[in-house]
Amino acid sequence: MENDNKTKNETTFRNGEVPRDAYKAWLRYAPLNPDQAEEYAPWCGTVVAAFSGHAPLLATACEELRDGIGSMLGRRPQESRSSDSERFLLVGTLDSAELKGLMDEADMEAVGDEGYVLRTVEQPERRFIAIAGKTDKGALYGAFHFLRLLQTGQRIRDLRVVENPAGKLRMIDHWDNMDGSIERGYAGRSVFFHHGAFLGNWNRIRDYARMMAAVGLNAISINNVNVNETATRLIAPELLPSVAKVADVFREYGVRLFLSINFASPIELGGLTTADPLDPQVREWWAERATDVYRHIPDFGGFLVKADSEFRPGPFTYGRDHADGANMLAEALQPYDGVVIWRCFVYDCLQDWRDRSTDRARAAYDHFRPLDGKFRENVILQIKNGPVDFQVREPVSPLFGGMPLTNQVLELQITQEYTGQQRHLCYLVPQWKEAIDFDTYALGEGSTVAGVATGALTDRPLGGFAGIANIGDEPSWTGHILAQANYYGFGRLAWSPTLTSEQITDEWVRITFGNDPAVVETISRMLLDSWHIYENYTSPLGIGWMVNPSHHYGPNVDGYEYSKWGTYHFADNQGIGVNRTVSTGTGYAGQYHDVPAARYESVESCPDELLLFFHHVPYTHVLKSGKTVIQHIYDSHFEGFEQAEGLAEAWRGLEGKVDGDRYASVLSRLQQQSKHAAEWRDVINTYFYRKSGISDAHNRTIY
Ligand code: GCV
Repeated sequence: MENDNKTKNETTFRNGEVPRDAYKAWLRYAPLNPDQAEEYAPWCGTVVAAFSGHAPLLATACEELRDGIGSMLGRRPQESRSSDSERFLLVGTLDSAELKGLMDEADMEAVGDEGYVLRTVEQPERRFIAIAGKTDKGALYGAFHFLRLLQTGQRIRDLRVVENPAGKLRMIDHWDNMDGSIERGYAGRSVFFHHGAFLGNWNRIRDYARMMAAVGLNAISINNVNVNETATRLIAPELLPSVAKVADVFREYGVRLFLSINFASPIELGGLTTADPLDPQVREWWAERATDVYRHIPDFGGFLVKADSEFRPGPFTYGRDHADGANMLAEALQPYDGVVIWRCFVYDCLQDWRDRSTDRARAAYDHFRPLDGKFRENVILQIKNGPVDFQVREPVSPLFGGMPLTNQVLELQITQEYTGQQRHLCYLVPQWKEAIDFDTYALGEGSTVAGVATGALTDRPLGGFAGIANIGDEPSWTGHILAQANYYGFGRLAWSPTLTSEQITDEWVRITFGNDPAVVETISRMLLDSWHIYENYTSPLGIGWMVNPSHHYGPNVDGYEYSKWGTYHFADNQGIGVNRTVSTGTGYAGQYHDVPAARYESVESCPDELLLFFHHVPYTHVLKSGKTVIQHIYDSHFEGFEQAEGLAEAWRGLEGKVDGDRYASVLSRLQQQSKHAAEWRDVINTYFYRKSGISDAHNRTIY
C-alpha cells in the first residue's frame, strides 16, 4: 500500500501533524536578521541556470536555492535563463557557454566530477556569484554550500571556493527491515517499509534525499544487512518496480541506491541447491539478477553484503573465502559499473568464554589481511572503525593500512546502539575524528585512516565512508533532536575529513538553532563534551561491553562476561582488562604497523583511555593521570554523572532562546539521561568496590 504522491511541502505525519523545525533539520532556512538579509538580498533576486546538454540535477539545485533563499530572505528569487539583472546567482556546469572562461585551465583541473566552485565575479558589465560544478551534481552540492553560507551568516562578496569530496563513496546504510522495524533503530519505524511492503511516503523520502544531498552524501542502502526472507526478494522481479521508485526519488538528489543482499539468494530465491560462488549456475543466476536489477534501475549502486557473520550465510559453507564470494558478485555487477561492498565484521560468535586464547578483536584482520590483492577492482571492503563493535572507545581497526591493495570504506555507527540509544546526548563527531585522523603508519608517518579509506594514500580507485543511519519515522527523524548533529556531522566528515569537530559543530548549531552567540556557545559545548561525559559514566578505559545483553541499553557489568560473543573484561578481585600484547597476550597489538604496535604493546606507552583494551592490570595500577585504575573508575563515574546533570542545566539556560517544542523535547531527554547516568555510576562503582574491596579515596556513596 502506498501513499499518493504529494508535493514537497505537503508532508504530514501519521497523526496529521505538519512538519516543524525538528523535521526540517538542517533544511530549516529560518528567516535571517535584517542586516544579513540586506547584505545577501541584492545577489539573490535572480537565479540563472547555465548548462549544456543533459543536466537534470541543475533543476534541483535551482529549486533548492529558490526555496531556501525565499525562506531565509522572505523573497523567492526569480528564475531566469538570461543574465540581464544587475546582480544574480549563476548556477551551472563549468562547460556551459555562460561559465566557460570563469576559470583558467589549471583551476578547472582542480575540480573533480562531484566538485564545485563558488566565485563572486565583479566585472564592469555584470556582477554575479557563480555556483558551478564540473557536473550538474557538483552544482547541486555547490548550491547547498551557498545556502549554508547564508544560514551561518558568512560573507558572500568575495567568494573563492573550490571544493571536492574526499571520498568517492559517501554512503548511508539503513538497517531497516521490511516489517517496518529497524535493527538498532531508536527513532521510530522505517521511513521505507511497513508490513513487508513499501510504505510509499515519497514526500518523506524526498525530504530525506534533500537532507542527504545537503551534506554531500551520494549513496544509500535501504535495507538491513541482516537480510531476512522478505527482503531477500528485493532483487526479485515483483519488488524491483517499487525499489526503482525509491531510486527515482533519490536520483533527483544525486543519491545512488544500493541493496543489501542475502548470499544464499540463489537457493532461497532461485531454487538452486547451492550458493557456492564458484558454481557456474550460481554465477549465472547472479548475472541474470544483476541484469534485471539494472533494467529497472540503470544507475543502481550495487550490493552490500554481510556474509559469514552472525549466522548470515556466506562462502565458508562451500569451503570458499571472502574473495571468492565478493568477486563472484562483482563479476555480475561489473558490466553495469556496479560495486560490491563486502563487510569485514566477521568473527566467531559462538566462542567459549573459558577460552582466553581466542580474541574477537583479531578476527577481521586474520580473515581478511591474507586476501589483500585478491579482490576485483569493483569490490570495496567495509570496515568498522574499531576491531570489535562500535563501543564508546575502541582502537582503530588494524585493517586500515593493513590491506594497501584493496579498496576500503570506513564504517561508522551514527545510530547510537552502544552510546545511549538517542536517549542520551552523545555527539560522535569527536570520536570519529580520532579514528579518521589515526596514523596507521602503513606508508610511514602521516598515513591516516582518512588517507587509506578514501584511497588517496594507497592510490585505490574506490573508497570513502559509510554510516549506519540513526533515522526513523519520528517527526524529528532522530528521536533526540540533538542526534541530528551526528548524521549531519557524518555527512560533512565524509565530504571533508579534515574539517575539525569544532567547525562542524558550530555550523550545525547555527543552521539548526540560529546564530545567537549564547545559543551557539552553549549547544556547541554540550555537543563537544558529550562523548567524554558518556564515556565517563559508562565502561571505563577502553574495556567496553558492560551493557545489558541483546538490547544493549543500560549498565550490566557481567552482561557479556560469560557469553559466547567474545566480549570479556576478565575482572577479578585483583584487576581487569584483556591482555592483547604480542609478548604475553593474544597478539592483537601486533596487527598494527610498528609505531602504533609498540605504543599499544607496552603498559607504559599505551594511552590511558585504551589501557584495559590492551592490558590486564591490577586495580592499583597507576595511570598516566596519576590515579590508580580503581580511583579513576570511581572518579570518572561520579564526575560523569555530575557532567550529565550539567548538560541539562546548560540546556535550561536556553529557555526562551530555543523554540518551545524543541526546547521541551531536548530537556526531557537530558533529564532522563542524568537519571540514567546515576544508575550507571552506582552499578559500575558498586561492582568494582565489591570486586576489589578498595574504598573510594573520597568516601562517596557506593553501595
Ligand atoms: C546489523 C552489531 C549489532 C547488530 C548488527 C551487527 C552488524 O552486532 O548489534 O545488530 O547487525 O553489529 O554490524 O552487522
